[in-house]
Amino acid sequence: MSIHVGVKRGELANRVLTVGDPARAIVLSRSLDGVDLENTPPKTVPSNLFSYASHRGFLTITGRYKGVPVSIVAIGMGVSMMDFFVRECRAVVDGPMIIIRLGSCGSVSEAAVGDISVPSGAYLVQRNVDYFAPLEDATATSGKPYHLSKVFEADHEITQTLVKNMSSKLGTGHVWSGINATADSFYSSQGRQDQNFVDANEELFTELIRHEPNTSTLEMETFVLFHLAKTSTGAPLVRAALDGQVQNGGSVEALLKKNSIRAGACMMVFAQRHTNAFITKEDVARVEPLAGKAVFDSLVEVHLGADEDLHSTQGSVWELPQAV
Ligand code: R1P
Repeated sequence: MSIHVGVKRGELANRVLTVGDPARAIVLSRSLDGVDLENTPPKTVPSNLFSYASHRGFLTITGRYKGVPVSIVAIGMGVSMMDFFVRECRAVVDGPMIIIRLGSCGSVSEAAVGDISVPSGAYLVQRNVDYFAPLEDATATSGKPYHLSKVFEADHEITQTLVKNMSSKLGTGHVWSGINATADSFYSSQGRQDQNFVDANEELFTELIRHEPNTSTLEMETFVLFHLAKTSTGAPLVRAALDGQVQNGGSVEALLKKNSIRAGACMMVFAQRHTNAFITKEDVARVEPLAGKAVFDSLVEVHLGADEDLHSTQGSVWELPQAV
C-alpha cells in the first residue's frame, strides 16, 4: 500500500482525474456510472464507488465513466502533495497512465472568473530563499528574489482533447490556452502583497511575462505533474508487457524509452488577478460538474493502449459483478 495516498494495487485506474479540494472530488464522482443521484446526499461519496480517505489528506474514488475505469484523487495543495500523489499512484498501477488535473487558479490574462484555462505547458516559480538572507550572509550569487524554471509541456493530444471538450460544455469564448505558472506559495510567489513579511514581489507579474509572454494562470501543482510525466520512465510498461506475455508495441528497449505517464491540466479561473474579481459559489456549482464531465470525456477518449496492456480488471475495485 502506498504510504501517504494509501491505495493498493487494483484500487486505482490507469486514467486519473486529480483535484485539490476533496469536496470537488465528491461533486465530480456524481458523474460516474451507476450513481443513484436521488438517494446520494450532497458531500457524500456515492455508495456504488470505491473510496479511501488516507490519514495524510488524500481522497481516492474509483469507478467507471461510460464503462471505462477511472479514478478521482484529491490531493490537497502544493507541489509536494502532487509529487506524493504521482509517484505513489504510479507505483501501484500497471501499464500506461493518463493523469489530468482539474484545478482552480488565478488569471493574469484575459480569462475571466468562471472561464477555463487549458495550459499547453507550465513553469515553476520558486522563492529564492538565499535572496532574503541577512546582508552579512548574502553572496554575489543570491540573484533575484524568485526563480523561474523552464517550461515543461503537457501532452499535446490530451491538451487538444481538453480544449475541444471544454469548449463544447462551456462555449469557446470561455476556454483559454496559455502557459501556467505553478508557484511554491499561494502568497509571496504569486505576487500577493503582505506587509508582515519581506517578499520583494512587487515586480513579479512583470517578471513572469518577461520570462514567458504567454503566462496565463497561477496555481500551485500543475508544473510538478507535467515535469514528472516528462521524466517518467517506461519501467511500468515493460512490467505490464512481461506479465501479460505481450510485446506491448515493440522491444523492451523501445518501451523503456517511453514515458509511462501522459499528463494534461485545466483550471477554473477562481480569481482574476488584474481586476481582483472572485468567482461566486453559484458559478463554482455551475462550472465544476461541466468541467468535470469534459475531463472524464477526455480521459476516456484519448487512446491509452489495448486492454491487455492496462491494469488487470480481475480482482480490482472496478471489476463488474458477474451475471449468474
Ligand atoms: C489554493 O487556494 C489552491 O487552489 C488551487 C491552487 O493550485 C491551490 O492548490 O488549486 P485547487 O483548487 O485544485 O486546490
